[in-house]
Amino acid sequence: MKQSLTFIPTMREIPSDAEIRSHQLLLRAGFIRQTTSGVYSYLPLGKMVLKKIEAIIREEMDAINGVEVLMPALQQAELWQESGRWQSYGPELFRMKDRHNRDFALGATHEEVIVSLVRDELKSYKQLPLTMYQIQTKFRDEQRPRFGLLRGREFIMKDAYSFHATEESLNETYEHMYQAYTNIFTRLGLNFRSVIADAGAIGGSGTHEFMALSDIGEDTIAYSDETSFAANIEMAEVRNEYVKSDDPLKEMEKVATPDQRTIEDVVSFLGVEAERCIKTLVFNIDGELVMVLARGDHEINDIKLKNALDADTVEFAYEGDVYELLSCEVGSVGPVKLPIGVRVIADHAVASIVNGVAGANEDGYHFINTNPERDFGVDDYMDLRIIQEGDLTPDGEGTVKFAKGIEVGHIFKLGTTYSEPMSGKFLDNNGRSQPYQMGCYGIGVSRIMAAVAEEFNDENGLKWPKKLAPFDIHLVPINMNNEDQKELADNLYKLLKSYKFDVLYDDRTERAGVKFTDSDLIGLPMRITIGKKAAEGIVEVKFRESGETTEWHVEEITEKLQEFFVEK
Ligand code: 9G3
Repeated sequence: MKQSLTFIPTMREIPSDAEIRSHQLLLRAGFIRQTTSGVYSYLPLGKMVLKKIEAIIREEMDAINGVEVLMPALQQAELWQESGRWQSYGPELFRMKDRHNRDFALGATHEEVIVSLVRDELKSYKQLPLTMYQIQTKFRDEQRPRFGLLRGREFIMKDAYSFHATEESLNETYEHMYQAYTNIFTRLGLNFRSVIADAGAIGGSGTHEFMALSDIGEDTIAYSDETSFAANIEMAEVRNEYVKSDDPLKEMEKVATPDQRTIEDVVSFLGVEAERCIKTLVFNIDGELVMVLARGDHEINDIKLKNALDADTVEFAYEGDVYELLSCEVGSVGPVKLPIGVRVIADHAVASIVNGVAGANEDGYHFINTNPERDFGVDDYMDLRIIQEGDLTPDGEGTVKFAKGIEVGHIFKLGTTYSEPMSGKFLDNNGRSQPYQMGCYGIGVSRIMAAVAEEFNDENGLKWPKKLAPFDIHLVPINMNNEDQKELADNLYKLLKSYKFDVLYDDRTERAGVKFTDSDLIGLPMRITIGKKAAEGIVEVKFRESGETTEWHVEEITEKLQEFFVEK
C-alpha cells in the first residue's frame, strides 16, 4: 500500500480528552476517529488490525466446531418481552420505534435472537450440541463512555451461543471454549488471567472472565503469586483460616463512647486495633432486616451476601428502620442483647475475635470484652468479606495479590435461563420435551485492539506484535526526489510484495523527520529506510520492538525478512 494513496491522518498533538495511552496513540497514529461520545470510525490501519484479531478468533472458534452466523442488530421488543429483559434493562438498552410505531432494541447482546432462531429449527436431541458465533456490532448506551475503544457505546463483539441436550454436553463445550479463549489471548500476545467471575445479572451458574492485566483496567482481580488461582475480586473466596487467641475471656463492660460511630473512631477513642472490633451492618435483604457482622478491618462483599442468601435484593437498611428496630443510630448498633427474631450472620473471621468491641445498641455506648457465643449468638458464619492483599489464597498456596484488568472475554454457563422463558425446547432421547441447556461466550474485539495498544507502546508510539500489525514492513525512502532512492524503493516494494510481505510504502514527499515520527507512531514491526547508501544497495533496518537498527544489503533482504517474520 502506498501511503500517498491511503488515509492515515497522523497527529502531532495529544488530544486533550484522551486520558490513556492507547486512546491517545490510536487517535494520533490515525487508526480511529471519534464521531460522537463512545462511537468510533476505524480508519484503514485500525480496520486492518481488527481483521487480524478477528482472523485469530475465527480460527479458534472454527477449531472447536463453532459455526459462524450473522444476526441482526434490529431486535423487536417482543423478543425481549418474552425473556423479561425489556422490562428489566434500563437506559443502557438503546430503544427505538419503527415507522409503524413498533418498539425495537438495538442489539446489546443476542440471547433472545438466537433462541428465537433455534427454537423453530432444533427440535430433537439428535441435532444437538450446536455452537454458533458471530462477530458483530453491539450497542449499549453506557452512562460514561471513556478510554476510547475500551468502553464504547457501539463496539464489536464476538458472541457465541451453544445449545445442548444435557449439562454434561454444556460442560464439555464450556471447557473447549475456555481452552479456545486461552489460545486466542495467548496468540494475541496479551498478558491475561482467566478469573472466576460472578454470574451477576445474567444468571446461570459458572462463569469465567478473561482479564488483560493493565493499570488502567476497571476490574480488580485477586491472584496468587504462586499458583494459577485468580478470581474477580467480587467472587474471590476467602480461606477460613483464622487464629483464635487463647487469651482468657474478660468480663464484658459497657463504656461511654460519645459521638464515636465508625470503626476508626472507636479504634482511636478506645485504643484498640480494628481486628478486635466487630463491624455491625444492618442490611435490608428481600425486605427483611438482617444484621451482618465482620471483623473491623474487613469489608462485607454484598455480592457474596446476595449469593450466600440467594437473595434478589441486598441493600443497606434505612437509618430510620434501624432506629425503629434497635432504638439507636447505625453507629451504635451491635449484636449483643438484640430483640428476638433478628437474624444475625457473620463472616468467618468474627468467630475468632476474643474480647472484642461492639456497638451497645445505645447511642454513645459500646461494649468491650465482647465474645461471640458467650455474649451474642450468630445464626450462620459464612464467607462474606472482600478478599484483601496478603490474605491466604483459597487453595492455601501462596498469598493474594491484586491487579487491575481489562475484561476482554467472558464465558457463561446459562443453563435454561433463556430457553425456559422462551420455550426453546427439544425432544430428548426418551421423547420428553426439555429446554435446551445453553452457554454463551463473549470476546470484546474492538476492546482487544485498545488493550493490545495499551500493552504494546513506548514514548514514540505504538509497537504492534507481528501477528496484529496492520502491515509487516514500513518502507521509507528519505528523499523521493532522489533517483537512486526512489528506484531502489520501487524495486524493493515490488520484490517484497512478490514475497507476500505486507508493505506500507511511505512514498510521500515529506521531510525525513516527519516520516520517521509518523513511522514510530504507527508502530509496524520493522522499518526499512532507504538513504544515502541506496546506490550501493544498502538499506537501514530498524526493529520497532527493540529499537535496534542495522544495515542489510538488498541481496540478503528477502532471506533475512523470512527469518524475522517466520513465526508471524
Ligand atoms: C443489555 C445491555 C447490556 C448488557 C446486557 C444486556 C451485559 C447483557 C451480559 C452479556 C452476557 C453475554 C452473550 C455474549 C457474552 C456476554 N450487558 N450483558 O446481557 F440489554 Cl443494555 O452480554 N452475552
